[in-house]
Amino acid sequence: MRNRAWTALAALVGVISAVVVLATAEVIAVVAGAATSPLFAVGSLVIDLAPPGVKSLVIQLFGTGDKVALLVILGILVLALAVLAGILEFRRPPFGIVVLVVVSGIAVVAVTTRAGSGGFSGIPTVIGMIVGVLVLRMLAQRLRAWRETAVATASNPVPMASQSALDRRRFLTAAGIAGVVAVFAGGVARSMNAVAGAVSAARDAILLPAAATPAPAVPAAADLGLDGLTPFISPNDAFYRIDTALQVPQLDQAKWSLKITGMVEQEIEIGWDELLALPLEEHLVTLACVSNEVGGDLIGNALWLGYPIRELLARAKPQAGADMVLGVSSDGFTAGTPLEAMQDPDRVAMLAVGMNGEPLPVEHGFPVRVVVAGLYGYVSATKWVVELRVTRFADEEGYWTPRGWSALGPIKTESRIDVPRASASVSAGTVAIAGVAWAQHTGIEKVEVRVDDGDWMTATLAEAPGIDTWVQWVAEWQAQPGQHSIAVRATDRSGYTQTADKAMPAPDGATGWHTITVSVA
Ligand SMILES: Nc1nc2c(c(=O)[nH]1)N[C@H]1C(S)=C(S)[C@@H](COP(=O)(O)O)O[C@H]1N2
Ligand SMILES: [Mo]
Repeated sequence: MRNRAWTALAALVGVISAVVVLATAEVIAVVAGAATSPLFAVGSLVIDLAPPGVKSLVIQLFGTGDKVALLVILGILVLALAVLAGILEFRRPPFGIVVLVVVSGIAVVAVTTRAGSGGFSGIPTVIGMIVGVLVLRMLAQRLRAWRETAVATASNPVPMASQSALDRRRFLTAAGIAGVVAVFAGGVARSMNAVAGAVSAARDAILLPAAATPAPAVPAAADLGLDGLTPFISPNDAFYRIDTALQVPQLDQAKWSLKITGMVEQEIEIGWDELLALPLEEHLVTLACVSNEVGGDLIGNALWLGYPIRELLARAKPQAGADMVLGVSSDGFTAGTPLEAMQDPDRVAMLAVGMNGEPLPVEHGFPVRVVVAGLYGYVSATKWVVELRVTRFADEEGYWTPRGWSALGPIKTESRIDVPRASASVSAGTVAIAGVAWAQHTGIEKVEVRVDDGDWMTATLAEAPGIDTWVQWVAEWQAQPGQHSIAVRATDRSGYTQTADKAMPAPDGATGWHTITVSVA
């Protein structure tokens, strides 16, 4: 056999050993608890440690597919390391084992540093590593033995040929059994762990109480019903999703509780049943992500059902000097919100349990999340929330603050053109230009559009049921043949008109006028 073939077999040995590590950990996690599986823990660690620039780049490149992209990149990296471990163990033992131990060690750190994980959560990965090392060593030894007798056969066929065939069989049998058992047992265990972690069935069985204070009905005139225009209410399955969670936290609502801690006279704790027994309110609030680029779609509008946080804070009685409420998620994510915003009787700041008439979807924070009108999600909208810590901006920071984002995140007044689509071709004549505009907690006063270097034309605003949602708008344009650029700008009820100055999303939200080009024929 050629040198390259031996190397390929050595690489295969490395891959089999890596699969054995993961499969063993997965099998033990069936008993130890699905949360101890290292599969997603490593990815989560990478997300948390990634420099801010890299993260924004991944979100920019892959959008909501960022998680899948990360898993694929990570998978390729792990595969490359496994190949390296196999080749090293074959050619330069024990360096392959060293690589395997180092990589598994990183996985152990990843599992044990996950929020809410105990000190023993690394055990499945450690056992996986031990079994993986034994398999790697054994397979590399057998492969070397086979190569020795195979090489000897070339110069001395008579005594060596049968020994070589035996060595070959010994290697192939061991590699085959290890590979098949690992893939099969690991696969079964993974699906058991996935099911054990799932709460969707429990969620489906929940019947939320009606709101004591319902939101006013959405006026039919809030939706202009134009083709291609974003609907006023974003359906749950189309609602944008942004979070750092590779594996969506699966919280059992029966075991869920929220603690209000920190600088308060009285720490309090509230469970699911208690929360649902309170007089719940409904509010229409448009949530927006600070990472949204001008013209982007990281924004959505929903009807939220929940309980005002200010009422719970009033029970806990914040102490003088406190100025921040740090929302803490079960997955370790945190968001720092001004205490004032959560106590303000005129601002919606709620612990939400329902979204558009159903329990929160698991990926949008089931069972309970925070929704605050007028603040970007990263400083307010903690999903899977388990603690509200009353503290000071001087003492604590939310997840994104040390990663290059501003500590305060009021939503900037913005507008977007949905119709026509950017770069679309339209026929000459009367063309509807339409989109959405938002200035949550302030309200939109006016939207204007401009074609090429013409005058700003005032658009017609659809009805808006309040100041916390986006509003649709439409303008009529007599389109002449040729290439045209269309820009939009909104003015909010504080009198502020969107600046033309272009700013990137970091550190506190993008600015600039959404501008598209269309060709008219
Ligand atoms: N636990 C947790 N909550 C989170 C986040 C997160 O990463 N983890 N991301 C925040 C950000 S940046 C935004 S924009 C909103 C998005 O909420 P959505 O995914 O329901 O649209 O959730 C916020 N809450
Ligand atoms: Mo966000």
